[in-house]
Amino acid sequence: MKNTAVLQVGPLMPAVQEAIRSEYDAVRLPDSTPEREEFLHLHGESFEVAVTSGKFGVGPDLMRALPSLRAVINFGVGYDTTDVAQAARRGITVSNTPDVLNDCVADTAIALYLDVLRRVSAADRFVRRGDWLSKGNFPLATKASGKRVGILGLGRIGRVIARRLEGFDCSISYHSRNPVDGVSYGYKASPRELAAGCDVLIVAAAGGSGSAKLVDAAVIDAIGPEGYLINIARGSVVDEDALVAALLAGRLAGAGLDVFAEEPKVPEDLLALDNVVLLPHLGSGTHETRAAMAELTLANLRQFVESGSVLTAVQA
Ligand code: 8YV
Repeated sequence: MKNTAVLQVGPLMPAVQEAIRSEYDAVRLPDSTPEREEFLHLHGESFEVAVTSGKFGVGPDLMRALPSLRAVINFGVGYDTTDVAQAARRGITVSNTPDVLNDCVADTAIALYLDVLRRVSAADRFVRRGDWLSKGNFPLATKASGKRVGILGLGRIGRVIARRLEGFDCSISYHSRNPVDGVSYGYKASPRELAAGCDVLIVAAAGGSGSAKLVDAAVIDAIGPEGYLINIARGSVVDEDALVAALLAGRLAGAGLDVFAEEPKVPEDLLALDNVVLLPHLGSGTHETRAAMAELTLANLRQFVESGSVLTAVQA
């Protein structure tokens, strides 16, 4: 049987990288543009499978430069960096790693929620600066239990976040493209309506062109000066300039952000704000979850090579 030619796009977890190298002699696409172009010119035609992560993906130009491509195996639940429309047109299978990271990403949302409202990181900085000794008590924060929380995107992760918030006696409403069957949370017809009726808006919608800047200046203003924004989804879902402007002007009480528009760049203005918690896109970043994501990535790859199908295919 002919070996399947596997291309590695971008860095991957060492366990995944080693497995694809030892099992399939995977070749890594060069990072620098001139080398990459030369490489694709010489070898692009040979690759049938690309293994990548949500951070890199197989974008439109790269996909075009791989005419024999049959599958994109994506490490990560988000696949907004891969051109799924072109993949659908060309009959290329795309897989991702859903479900195995729901707990950790939802936990990260809750960590940001508690931190931003109760000002845990700000209070930690206060203690470390010696302000407790010199200034006395830390200023009062905002109660986290019992709040009205709006979840934008009630998918797999959004639902786990909602379940956790039920434990904090929060009243939950949501907006998704369509109402979700089997949940008792209130459906709101638009992001703006959702924002207007909640104290905290949590963004859990998938990235990509369909959700770009769904949270715009009007939605941020609808959350209001007493309200908070949490984003564990993709930076692209929020108009980052509008968010920064609202925070600087005090039109939003605070924000907890794990994702940004141009990672790893974080808007300079946010660094000085004590009411904002900034994380380096670590939502799924635990040993247990990353191992499960690695396992599912490899299971998708192995099954594709064996049978031409994957366990967890993305629907474009
Ligand atoms: C990963 C994520 O860090 O799964 C996702 O969509 O954003 C994170 O779990 C990322 O995909 C790895 O590149």
